[in-house]
Amino acid sequence: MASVEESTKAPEAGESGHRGGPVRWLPLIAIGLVSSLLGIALGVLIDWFPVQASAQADDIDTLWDVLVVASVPMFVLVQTVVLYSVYKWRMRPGEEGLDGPPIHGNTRLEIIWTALPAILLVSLVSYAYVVLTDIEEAQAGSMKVRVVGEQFLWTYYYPSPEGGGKEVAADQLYLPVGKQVEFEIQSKDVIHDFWVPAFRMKVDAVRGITTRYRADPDRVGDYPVVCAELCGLGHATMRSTVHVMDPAEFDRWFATQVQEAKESQ
Ligand SMILES: [Cu+2]
Repeated sequence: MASVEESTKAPEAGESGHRGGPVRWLPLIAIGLVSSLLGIALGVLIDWFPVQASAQADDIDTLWDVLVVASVPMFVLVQTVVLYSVYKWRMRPGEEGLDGPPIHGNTRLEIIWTALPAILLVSLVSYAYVVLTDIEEAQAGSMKVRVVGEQFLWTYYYPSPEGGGKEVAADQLYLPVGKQVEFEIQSKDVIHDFWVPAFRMKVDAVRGITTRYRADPDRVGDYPVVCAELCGLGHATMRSTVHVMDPAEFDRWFATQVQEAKESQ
């Protein structure tokens, strides 16, 4: 039993050298600062997103940058403290049966690590809320498009000029540039997510309810439409294209669609 006794005998602090010595703050702060700056530079300089094709895109990208700048130092702070602690107070051979000193509470520390994240979180959430509300402000003369997701395709329905709730269907999305679109998104089966990365806007398509968002396409071109919610085996193929075109060109396309719809009746 002597061996047990031996193994549970705590080495005195400083006895073997490695327990002693104060925390070396300067290198820690230097490592933290350099890592934060590198992380922020990477987060901000890398082009994570495709071309901006809506009036919303710029504000969303700025929001992203602000979140990166705020999150990276927090992440670095936590990781630096964790990794340094693991290294400095790691278990040495012969200490397997030992327990750490009993510690009970540290009011000042607990107040700090509760208050700081709370303030940071509430500020970022408020800012994000204001941005997300602002960018979807309704504009006069907007158009409606009903978007219906199903395994594994999107269909787009435009209100017919004939009125009476009639609609014109299309399997790709066509939009006139410079006009706000209000998307009404629905699903026929499971949950999908209607995402146009170039517009930066996305929302779930949920069976039984209609979700919405507004986007203001402001750049002519063809951009991918993606399903951003794992919806089954064909999820990765659930893509289509949005064609943002000159208003005159859009009108011509739409007139043709209306004509075709009439003829097929
Ligand atoms: Cu899907």
